[in-house]
Amino acid sequence: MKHLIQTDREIAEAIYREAERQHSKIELIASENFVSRAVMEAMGSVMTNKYAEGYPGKRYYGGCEWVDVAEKLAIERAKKLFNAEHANVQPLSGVPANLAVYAAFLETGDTFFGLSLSHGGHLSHGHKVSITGKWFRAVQYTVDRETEQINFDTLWKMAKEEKPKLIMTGASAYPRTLHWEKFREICDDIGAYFVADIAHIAGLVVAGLHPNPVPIADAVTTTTHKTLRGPRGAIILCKEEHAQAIDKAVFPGLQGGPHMHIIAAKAVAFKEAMTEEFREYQRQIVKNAKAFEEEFKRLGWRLVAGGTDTHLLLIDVKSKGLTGKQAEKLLDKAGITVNKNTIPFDTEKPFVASGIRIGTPAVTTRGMREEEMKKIARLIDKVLTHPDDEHVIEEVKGEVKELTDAFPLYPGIREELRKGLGL
Ligand code: DSN
Repeated sequence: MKHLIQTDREIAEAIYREAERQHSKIELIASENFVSRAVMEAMGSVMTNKYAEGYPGKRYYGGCEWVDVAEKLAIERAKKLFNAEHANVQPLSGVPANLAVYAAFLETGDTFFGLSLSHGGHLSHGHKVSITGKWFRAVQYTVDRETEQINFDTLWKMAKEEKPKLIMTGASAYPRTLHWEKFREICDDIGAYFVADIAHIAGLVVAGLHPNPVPIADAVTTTTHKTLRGPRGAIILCKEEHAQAIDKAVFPGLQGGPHMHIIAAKAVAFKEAMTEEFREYQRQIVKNAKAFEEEFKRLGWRLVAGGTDTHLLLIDVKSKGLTGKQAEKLLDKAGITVNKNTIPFDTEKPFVASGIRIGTPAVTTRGMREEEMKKIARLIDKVLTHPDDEHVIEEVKGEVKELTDAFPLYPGIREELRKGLGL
C-alpha cells in the first residue's frame, strides 16, 4: 500500500489500526466476516473506473467488453451456486436489493408482510422507520411467545385476514431453520408473492446446511458479505418469469451505474464458494455455533428459541440482570465484539435491548474450532457474571490476546502497513 501511505497517511494509518483491531479482537458479530486477499484485490482494481449502466451486452456506455466478462461470470456463478433461473448481481447492498423486489412486485400503498425487527427481522422488511414501512402498508408478524419461533398457523390466519400481496421472509436474528415450504403454502393459498431474504444464511444454503428457498420462492435476496464471505453488496435470484421486472427495478428503477469492481469481487467470492473447502468452512460454522450452544447452556444462560440450527445464537442477558447494551460494552472492554440485540417481546428499546447476538462466521474463518468456542463462551460468562470486576476484564483480555495471536489475521497486510508507516 505504498501509494496510499504516500498520498494519505491518515487513512493508511486508520486502515492499519482497523486491521490490528480485527486481528486482536474476537469478532462475534454474526453478520461480519473476513474476505480473502483475492476478493480484496478484485475490489481494489481498475474496474472501479468504469461506468456500465445497463446489463451485459446492452449497456448505455462504450468500452464495456471486460466489465461484461466480469458481470457474466458473476451471474452464471450465482445461478449455479443457488440453483437459480435468473440472477441480478448489481444491487449495492441488502436494503437496495429488498427495495428492488418490492418495486418489482408492489405498488406504493400495497400490503406486504415482514418479520418484525424485534423478533429477528430486518428494518427493510417493513419497519415503520424504514421507507419500506412508509411507502407500503407493511404488516409485521412476530414469533410465537412460547417457542420464540414462527408459528405458521398464526401466520396463515393473519394472512387470510390481511391479504398481503407479498410475504417477505428471512431474518437477521433468528437462530432456527426457516421452513420455506410452509411460507410457500400460505402464499399460494392467498395468492401472494413469496420472497426470502437469506442474507445471513446464504453460505449455509450453498453448502446444503439450510434449505434453499430459491427453487420455490418468487424471488430471493442476499447480501454477499456475511456467511457467503464476499465483498459488501447483494444479489437477487428469481424465476425467469420475474427476470425482466427485477432487472428493470434495479436499473433503471433504483440504481444507476453498477459498481463493477464489487461485481468482479462477487464473482471471485462465488468461485470460492463453489469449492469443497468452502463447504467444509460452512460445516464448521454450524459445529462452532452448536459448541457455543452446549457451553452456554451448561453455564446456565437462556438461549432464545432454545438454541441454534445456524451460525448465530441470541443470549437473553436480562435473565441474569444485564441489558444487552451493558453486556456489549463489558465484552468490548475485554476484547470480544458482539452486538446488543432485542429478543422476542423485549421490553427494552433496541438501543438498550435484553439480549446479545453472537455468530461464528468470522472466528471460523480464522480457523477456530469447537475447543476455542467453548473457551470463548467461558470467557464471555466470566465477564458477564463479574460486571464490576476490572481484574476479570484484564484477565480475559490476556486470554483473548493468547487466542487471537494463535490464529493470526491478515499478517501480511498488517506487517506491510506497519513497516510502510514506520510504526
Ligand atoms: N446489519 C445486518 C446485521 O447485522 O444483521 C443486517 O443487515
